[in-house]
Amino acid sequence: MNASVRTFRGPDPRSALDAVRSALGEEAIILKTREVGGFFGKKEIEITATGLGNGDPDSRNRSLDLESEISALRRIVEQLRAEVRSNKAEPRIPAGRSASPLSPAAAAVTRRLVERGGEPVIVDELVREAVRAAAGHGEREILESLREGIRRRLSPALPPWRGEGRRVIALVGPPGVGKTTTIAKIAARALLESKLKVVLVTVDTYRIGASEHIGRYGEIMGVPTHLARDQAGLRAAMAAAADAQLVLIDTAGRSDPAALEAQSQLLKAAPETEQHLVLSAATGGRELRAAIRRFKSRGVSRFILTKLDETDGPASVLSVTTEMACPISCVTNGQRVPDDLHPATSPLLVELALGKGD
Ligand SMILES: Nc1nc2c(ncn2[C@@H]2O[C@H](COP(=O)(O)OP(=O)(O)OP(=O)(O)O)[C@@H](O)[C@H]2O)c(=O)[nH]1
Ligand SMILES: [Mg+2]
Repeated sequence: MNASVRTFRGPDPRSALDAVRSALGEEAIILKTREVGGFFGKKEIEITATGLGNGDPDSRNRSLDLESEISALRRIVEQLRAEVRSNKAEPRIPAGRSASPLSPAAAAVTRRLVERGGEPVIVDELVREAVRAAAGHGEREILESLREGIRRRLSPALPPWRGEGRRVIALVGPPGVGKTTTIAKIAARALLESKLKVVLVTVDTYRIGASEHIGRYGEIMGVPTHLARDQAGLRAAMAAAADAQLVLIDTAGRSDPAALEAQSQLLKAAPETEQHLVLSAATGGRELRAAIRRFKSRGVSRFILTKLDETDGPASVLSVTTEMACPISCVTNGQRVPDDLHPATSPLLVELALGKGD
């Protein structure tokens, strides 16, 4: 989801800040401050700010709390005072955590990413990094440097349907993100484009109709499908798929730790398995990070981003990079099998975060 950017006014910096804090909470990030004409020609302070949300149980946000927020707010107040004193209310971004305010060009880039769904705290970090590495101070140079930073963080990996040699790939992830549909897309692409010998396996004995679901796809594509209920079943399926070039394992979408643990144990019966974590891009940044935290210790080595067609805040994908550094193997942008499946390329990933153009 997009973090909302809002403006607040007050007769003086303190009241404007109080308005920001009571609406957006202590974790608000100030994007811009300026002096504007208020009622009866009286000057007012206008603050543009965005919220980080409240009550996030997640430790990253917790670590930003209290002392850093208080000192950030103190800096904001001092800066506003200085601006009002010098009667020069230039746009500034007194950042949540960092000592130095952002330049107007960097603030513009920050706004752009936040408006595209980037989590403010992550955007702030990325933009500051970009400013430090930029060849100049203009928006164009900052954007160029930011693109490079995003390319480093969101790196593409070989898509599952390409590559030399045998691959065994399990798609794991939260419920309903598109694991089964993506398996069908990958299988079809592997058959049509790479002419691979494909076998489908499902270990999803949780959802009613799950094995029929994948079995139906297998039938349509003329691909063998095996249901594995336990480790012995998975070993048997892997033996039956010994000559396949691509084995795709569908898993149950579970979020509770005990069920995830049981599934991880089951997958150990197929030790050559690469686990690709499927994440819906239509999920907000914090939810993405929470999902990654549930899966990261379970041997995941790639991400797959689905539902790009459903999101209006695709820059939320930047959040995946802070939780776990892992390349992205493919993306999907619709329900059509196999059309709505694409390799993750650097230009595409940068475009997700920054949008088209410049
Ligand atoms: N809009 C859109 N819908 C998608 C995409 N990928 C999958 N879906 C839809 O998402 C819904 C759930 O897809 P599934 O493939 O069943 O998801 P899953 O992860 O296997 O679900 P569980 O097995 O229940 O955890 C279906 O309606 C799919 O058609 C996508 O890229 N875009
Ligand atoms: Mg499924």
